[in-house]
Amino acid sequence: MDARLDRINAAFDALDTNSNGYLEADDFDRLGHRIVEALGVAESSPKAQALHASCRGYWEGLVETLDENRDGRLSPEEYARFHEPSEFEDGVRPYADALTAICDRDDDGFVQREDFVRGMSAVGFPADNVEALFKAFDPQGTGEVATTEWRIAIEEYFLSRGGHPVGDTLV
Ligand SMILES: [Ca+2]
Ligand SMILES: [Ca+2]
Ligand SMILES: [Ca+2]
Repeated sequence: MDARLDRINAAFDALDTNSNGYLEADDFDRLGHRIVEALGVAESSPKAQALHASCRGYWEGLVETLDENRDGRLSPEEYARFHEPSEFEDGVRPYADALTAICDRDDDGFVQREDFVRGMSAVGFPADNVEALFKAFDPQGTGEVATTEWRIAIEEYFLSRGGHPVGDTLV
């Protein structure tokens, strides 16, 4: 199995929040709720609403592009079939934006270690990998990471592009 396929499978597993082997609309609703709950943010807050909308948009972009047999859900094979992710990049970006925004509580452009770990764990990454990733982003040990850097890394990860610390650290 090549590294790219490993990344695609890892991204699938992270998005399949009820681990039933298919991506469905419910998985993305659950994902949003899990992140909001982990951060302790009110569901009614603008950031939580933006996150939920982005999760829905992300799902809609995926299913529209990749659901070959039109059964309303994505199998691992359907999900892995994409090779030119540009068609649904539009869905990944708002999701990455909303995720990093909700973790940057004071909107100063940086996310504290604790919130980074909460957010990434809620997204579905193992705690050890999340710690390693934080260190990769924060080699000086400042205790925070820039939201822009993290946002780009999230995009790259879910677009399953190689050569980025996220892909290399999380898989
Ligand atoms: Ca599922
Ligand atoms: Ca399908
Ligand atoms: Ca902040």
